[in-house]
Amino acid sequence: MQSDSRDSKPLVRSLDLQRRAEQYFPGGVNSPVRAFRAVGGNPPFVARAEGAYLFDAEGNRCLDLFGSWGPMILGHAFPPVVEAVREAAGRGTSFGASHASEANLAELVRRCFPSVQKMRFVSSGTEACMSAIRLARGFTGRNFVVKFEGCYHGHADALLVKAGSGVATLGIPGSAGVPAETAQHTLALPYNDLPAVEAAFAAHPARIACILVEPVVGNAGTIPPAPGFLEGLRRIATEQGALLVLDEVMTGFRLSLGGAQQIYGIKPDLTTLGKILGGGLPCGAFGGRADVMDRLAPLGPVYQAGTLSGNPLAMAAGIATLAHLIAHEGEIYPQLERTTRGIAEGVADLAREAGVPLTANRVGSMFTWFFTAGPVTDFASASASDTASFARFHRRMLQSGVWLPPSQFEAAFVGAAHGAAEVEQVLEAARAALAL
Ligand code: HOZ
Repeated sequence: MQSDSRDSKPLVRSLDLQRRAEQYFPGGVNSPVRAFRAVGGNPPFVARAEGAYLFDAEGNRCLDLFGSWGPMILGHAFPPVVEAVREAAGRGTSFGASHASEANLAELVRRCFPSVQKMRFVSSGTEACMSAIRLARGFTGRNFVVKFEGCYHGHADALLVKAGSGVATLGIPGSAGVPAETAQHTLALPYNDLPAVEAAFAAHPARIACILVEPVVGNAGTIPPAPGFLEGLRRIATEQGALLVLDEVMTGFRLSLGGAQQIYGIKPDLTTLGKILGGGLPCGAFGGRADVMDRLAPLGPVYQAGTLSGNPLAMAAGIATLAHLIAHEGEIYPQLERTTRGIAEGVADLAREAGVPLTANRVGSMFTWFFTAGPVTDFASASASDTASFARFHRRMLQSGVWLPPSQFEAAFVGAAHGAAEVEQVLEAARAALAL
């Protein structure tokens, strides 16, 4: 890490903090992948963050390539966001009642996502996906849900089936505590496999409520949709009277202002959002067709609620973030594309020179270096990666001050605060780290 020397100071204070945390939290963490079990070594504790950098408890400065797992597209402590949150906090931190900023943020969301005619704010991506499938089931009167292996839609019981993210990282076959009865209506199919989707609908005629999909997978590492895959899902859902639900928690406002649905030209029935939506504060949303959304209570019979939904601080951070992205769309997205290409493809070139089998999958500013010759097109091919080599690479990069997501099965994220200097920093660190 960069303080005075190229290598980091040893994580003595972080280790103390980790031991203390282990007395209070299982594994010392509040979300499993943060424990670094898949890559080994001790997780640095963050003291503060600014722009493209995290500063750990030892005073090391680390280049952040996971961006709080997606939200930090404008960089850490982005001044307009900090100011908006400060101002909002002065007016009260939670009301449990309606206030004008909710519709102000909703207006920006609908401008970016025209398919989202109506929406509801929640506090996380998990809640957004869990609520979206309840709504799809309530609207269609059907029970089955199609999802894809390696896709992760939060930790609701019915969706923890062949899930990616931490479940894949820790090799958990299916979470303990999820009754088989709860998961029996979840059909997990291979991603990018339209015949498997056709076969599922043939096997369960008029019983599938929705197809839920990450339009670009981020939670098995980054996997782009094959040409025609998303179009095929749209066609099948329409033909079969099921809803198409795009989980854009990661891709929304990131791949473009209008997410993956804008770049691939797909109009879903429902969309789930999170991460960037809340500008780094806890916030999610699900929304889409007005006739579907109006089935929610208090207008309809599908129940969903939340004390902190539409929280004023989250609304303020989201408005400041989206307003900035909208105002600077023309500069920010091309810059993200350039910077991320430089990082992802630059390291892939170095790996080729070093004779290290590595596949760089990238869409816009999300990417993954899979330690396999590839191609990586679904969870099975992602799982062929050499996770021990990834772990070694991760530790070496961190030693040189570059903090990657601590799992082969998570996407890396680049933000607008990353520039040419950061591309160089990653390439220099990778040159050393790839001497595997
Ligand atoms: N597995 C989560 C992202 N896909 C990690 C969230 C976190 O640890 O903050």
